[in-house]
Amino acid sequence: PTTLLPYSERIQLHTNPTAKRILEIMDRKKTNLAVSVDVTTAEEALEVVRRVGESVCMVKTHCDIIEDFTLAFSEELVKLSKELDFVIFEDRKFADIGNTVSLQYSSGVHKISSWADLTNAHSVPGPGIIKGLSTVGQPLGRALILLAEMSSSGSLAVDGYTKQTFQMAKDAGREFVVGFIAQSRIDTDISDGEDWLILSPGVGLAAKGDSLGQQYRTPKEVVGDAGADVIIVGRGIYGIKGGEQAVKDEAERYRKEGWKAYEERLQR
Ligand code: 5BU
Repeated sequence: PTTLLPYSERIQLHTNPTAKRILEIMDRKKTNLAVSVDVTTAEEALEVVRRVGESVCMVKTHCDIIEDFTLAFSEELVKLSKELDFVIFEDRKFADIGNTVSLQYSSGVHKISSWADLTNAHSVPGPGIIKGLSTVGQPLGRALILLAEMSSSGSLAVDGYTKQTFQMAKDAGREFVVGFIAQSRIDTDISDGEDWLILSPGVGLAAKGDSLGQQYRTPKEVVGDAGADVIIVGRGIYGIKGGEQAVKDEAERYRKEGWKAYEERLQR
């Protein structure tokens, strides 16, 4: 199973440039941490990114929660992603027919495909969603991940839905779809010679969950036991009390925890 290979040896198993870059950054910066920057102004978001940038392989955004979103903001984010060496993941969770998602991806206020290296989609509309997004993203070297499982309690993305999502990605090929949002390795390890990236949200060292259904596990549980590649942490990092240095320190703490769990996994 590719889970037991180092990130560096998995680079060559991908053809998509964004997937390769993610694995290269993880190896170079010794980090499997993605920080989710769920704050509501552009300046706050950029401030968090400047604090955590050195510790992460990925910054995850929800561009539609930023009240003063402009393309100047996304340009600055892209600049920081080059300076501090991370990939931008817009957690858009597309969920419509191919034609509509291709417009939502390329157009509107956000023009997501112009700045986000990676985005994600629900599999519920069927394979047309992948086709629609790939028309826009693939020529730009972007990548897509599918939501195979969610971290929230009572999620319907389980069992057969998860399996069929995996099959949909396999059928689409790995030129554009490079992995999954999931809480486990799903079935990826039994498909020979194919490497898929597993990104897991719902990671926290302090809380067990929130009042709205979120459920947290530790980096050790997520990377070590469940076999995920990237841990996604939001409030656990940007929400820490104690000011800017505390945010920076907390990102480093999660980076170290995530990397330790990965190294232990390789020893098995
Ligand atoms: P938190 O503050 O660490 O709970 O934030 C988690 C982030 O990950 C947040 O932006 C969610 O929208 C996102 N997320 C999630 O929590 N669970 C999921 O299954 C998916 C995304 Br998909």
